[in-house]
Amino acid sequence: MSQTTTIARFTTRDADFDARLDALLAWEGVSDHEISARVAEIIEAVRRRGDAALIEYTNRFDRLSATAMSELMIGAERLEAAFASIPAAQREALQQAAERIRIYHERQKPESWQYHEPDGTMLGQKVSALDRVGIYVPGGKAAYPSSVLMNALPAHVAGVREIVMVVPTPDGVVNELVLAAAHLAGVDRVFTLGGAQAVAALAYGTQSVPRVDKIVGPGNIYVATAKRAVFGQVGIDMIAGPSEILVVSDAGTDPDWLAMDLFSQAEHDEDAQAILVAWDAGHLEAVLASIERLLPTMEREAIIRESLARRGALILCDGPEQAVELINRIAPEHLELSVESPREMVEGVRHAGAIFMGRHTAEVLGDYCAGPNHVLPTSGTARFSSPLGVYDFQKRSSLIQCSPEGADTLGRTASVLARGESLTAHARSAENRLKR
Ligand code: HSO
Ligand code: ZN
Repeated sequence: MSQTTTIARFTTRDADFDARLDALLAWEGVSDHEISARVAEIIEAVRRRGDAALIEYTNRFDRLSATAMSELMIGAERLEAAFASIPAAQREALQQAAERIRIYHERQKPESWQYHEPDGTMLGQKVSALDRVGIYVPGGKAAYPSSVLMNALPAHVAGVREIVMVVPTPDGVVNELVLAAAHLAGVDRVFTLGGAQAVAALAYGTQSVPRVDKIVGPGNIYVATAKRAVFGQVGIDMIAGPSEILVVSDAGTDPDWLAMDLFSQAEHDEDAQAILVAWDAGHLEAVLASIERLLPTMEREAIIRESLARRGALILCDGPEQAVELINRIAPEHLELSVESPREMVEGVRHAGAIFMGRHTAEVLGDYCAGPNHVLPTSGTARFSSPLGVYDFQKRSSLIQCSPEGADTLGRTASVLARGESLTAHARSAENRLKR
């Protein structure tokens, strides 16, 4: 193999393979003490001084000169106007994406259920939506209208009563596409706030910003640190790391397609991760050649280069079974199975955020419009967590209704257990309802 610095190459037969793979996957969304301390200070100020602190921080960090919160609010009419103002092609594409995402998420709606026991006692589970949710949308280079759809639509489908969005507008620059997407996705109102101060306002409420029950959406290190800090006061979604793609190829897919699929996630961030696994050495070399030829043609060449150099890899393995072992070990956010029989392979896959099956299924279709959510577990957390969905905006209550007979049978059991715990009021409460 000719050596290159574009992207690391190794084989599962290398003596140091395990160590190299572990080093490649190591990622900690660390937040140092200094950031935590500054975030804690901001949260405290917003809790204590509400709107006044919000205006001060926003003016300072986003270089604005607001004097009242009304200048940092965007209502439903302005969202609608943004939607009307964008080019027709973008409006239609957003609409199509929103419709497909909505239909997919409708399928996720869980049902409440009940059952009756022979003595008439009823047991069940009631599903309810959260009352109010806050969606954080980053400003600047990471402001993705598609992410507005992916975060807000499941909340809307879940039946959340009010969806509040926060998005910073550095130097007063508003992203019309983001506002248009908010309109489509059922966002009720928007505050042009960002950073830890926006998270604090959503978590505790201020004179103008309503307190929400859960905060979702990606953000920078300050936002992530603030979300962790307010967790418990409100619910939060997962803390997302940089984007990742793992492509598995059986050598039947055009190497240029595969190179671009790797680039598609690498272009998000210098810390994004793009890995290709294949068992045909010649094919791996062909993909490398495509990468090197196509890289100079990319608008985000610098970011892609950095991401491939830092965290990318082309891995040669022994065959499909070993590829599946690697998939489960990596637990990637996105898995692209660019193989002839993806259905066979998918059976062995246990850990992946989203699985794209077959040569024609580019991962990017999932980023925008296939229907499933693009907010996915990163950094190996697919081992224990799932894509953002309707279920993240709902919760469950247990239902119990005893018949007189049920109160008698259950009461006897409860009384014995309560006396075993020396809790006499418990025991007597149950005994009051025994049939004498
Ligand atoms: N791939 C990102 C989502 C996204 N891509 C938004 C383009 N726009 C999530 O990992
Ligand atoms: Zn993407």
